[in-house]
Amino acid sequence: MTADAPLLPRSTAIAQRLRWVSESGSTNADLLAAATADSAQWPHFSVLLTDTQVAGRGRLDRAWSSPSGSGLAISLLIRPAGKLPMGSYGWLSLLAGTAMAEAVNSRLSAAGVAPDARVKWPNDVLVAGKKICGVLAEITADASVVIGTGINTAMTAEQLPVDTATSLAVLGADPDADALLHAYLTTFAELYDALVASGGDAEASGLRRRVEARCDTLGRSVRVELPGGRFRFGRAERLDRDGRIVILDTETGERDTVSAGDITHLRTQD
Ligand code: BT5
Repeated sequence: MTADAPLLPRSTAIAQRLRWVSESGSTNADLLAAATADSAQWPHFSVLLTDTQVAGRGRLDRAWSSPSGSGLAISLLIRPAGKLPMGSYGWLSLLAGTAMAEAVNSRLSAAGVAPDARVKWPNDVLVAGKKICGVLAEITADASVVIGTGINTAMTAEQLPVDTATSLAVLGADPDADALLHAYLTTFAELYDALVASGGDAEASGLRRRVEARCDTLGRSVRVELPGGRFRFGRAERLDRDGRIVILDTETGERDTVSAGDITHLRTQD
């Protein structure tokens, strides 16, 4: 740890390894490289984090931006090889988003603010329709996964990078890093361990139920932008066994199963 690292005793106790750095280009990029170069030093459930990430990555070459000190960039390494079938990896972003939504809700509740953080498929955590956290899961050559979460904590209204963003501070909650991270890691471990125990079966492990309870996308009319720029319109009907979203075209009755894409919620309810 660096000299100016905040004290994170509860989070340190639950992580296998927790390393705070004073600055990172991208904690995902750094942890992917470190975990591949020296796997013994980075066991399952290692965490690399900072409050100053200067080249944060979003999906599809987009950027994640957060002025120094205004958010946390958290990368969590998991090593599911031999424990989870590859087909179930699609649940991991949703699992992380659900764990973070519940952690955000615990901070909101503690401040007396309505705890209504929701997961937007596949990788956003929203409060009142605004993005407080984005998730980026990246896989290593040995089928380990680095799950990055960017969470806006102390970010002021003036610091919000886009007008679709919000933060714990803007919502009136105490952005206590240790409480937030501990809650996230605890729920993540609970859901992940249950998924492993059920051989990757999200239904049997209860993961599907937890994700669906938090998911803001299901039941809505959506526009899906698929990789490559094509669009689908329809109702987000359900999640399939691998965490992909099934879109029903209500005019033709045809269904599309989508594993990656950007969703726009078209209106509140269909
Ligand atoms: C994401 O991508 O939302 C994934 C973000 C993952 C960031 C974490 S931080 C730790 C780890 N290390 C990394 O380098 N990355 C991960 P995407 O769905 O593509 O959304 C990106 C879009 O979100 C941008 O194009 C902006 O519109 C918006 N955005 C950028 N910064 C934001 C912020 N701080 N809060 C809310 N929205 C933001």
